[in-house]
Amino acid sequence: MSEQIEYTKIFGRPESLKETPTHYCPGCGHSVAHRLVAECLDELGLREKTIGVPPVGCAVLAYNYFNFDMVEAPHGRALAVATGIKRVHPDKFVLTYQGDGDLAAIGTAETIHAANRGERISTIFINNAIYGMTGGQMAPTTILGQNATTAPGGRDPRLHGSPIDISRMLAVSNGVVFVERCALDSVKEIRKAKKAIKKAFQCQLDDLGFALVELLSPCPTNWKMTPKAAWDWVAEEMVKTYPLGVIKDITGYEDKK
Ligand SMILES: Cc1ncc(C[n+]2csc(CCOP(=O)(O)OP(=O)(O)O)c2C)c(N)n1
Ligand code: SF4
Repeated sequence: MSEQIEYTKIFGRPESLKETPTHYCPGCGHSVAHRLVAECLDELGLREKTIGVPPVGCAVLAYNYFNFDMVEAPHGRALAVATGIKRVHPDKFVLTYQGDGDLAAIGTAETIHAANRGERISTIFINNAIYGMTGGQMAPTTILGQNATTAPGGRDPRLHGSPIDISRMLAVSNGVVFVERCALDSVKEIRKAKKAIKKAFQCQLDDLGFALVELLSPCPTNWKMTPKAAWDWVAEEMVKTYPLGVIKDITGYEDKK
């Protein structure tokens, strides 16, 4: 007689993600970041009240993958659009999801002012140190010596300026309550990133101020590396310019270990 085995589902697709295969390259951090955002929204029961603003860049199609309402913004203007949404609908949960070209280059002004105003918005900042979608041009976050199509000999501080640490810049604003930098290169760091995203979301729920999580994210395609080499490059090289950890935390939350 065959024995009946009972199965318990312990892992599945978050409700906040649609069942759509993504267009992201193998090894890209965007897909992992999407999953983390979706898990946090599900766990906090926020999916139905969330309005997201995606970037212009490789994640421009995020609305195809996220299972909540999204409003597209022109390049760099996500935080301006999100400000309008949040002020008209203070009861909604509003997040922006932005690359470095979006948040730290063309959108610098919108980013700095929204953060300084302490808008009750949660921002996920994907820092892959390059313009991914348009073929690998230098970003403000490109690290010294890193090759880009517009810096073929590597980024040179005298010619191109030094990398901008946007998270540390924003942290000095009074409106900013929480900034943490995490990485998407290993299970351990990805788990830390999820905790940080959830905490940033909590800041908005508790009406504290602006919160941002920066995620160091591999772009194997434009770095011209295999996925494994790109993950190693995040862990070994990128973190030297962008050290991981909490940059600002005036939330008063007690961290659960
Ligand atoms: C006003 C405007 N200028 C330039 C572009 C072209 N453009 C589209 S995506 C992109 C770079 C995106 O890079 P990033 O924000 O770092 O995102 P990634 O693709 O790396 O995720 C640029 C310059 C545009 N769409 N709109
Ligand atoms: S080009 Fe880079 S950022 Fe864009 S999907 Fe591919 S790996 Fe990701």
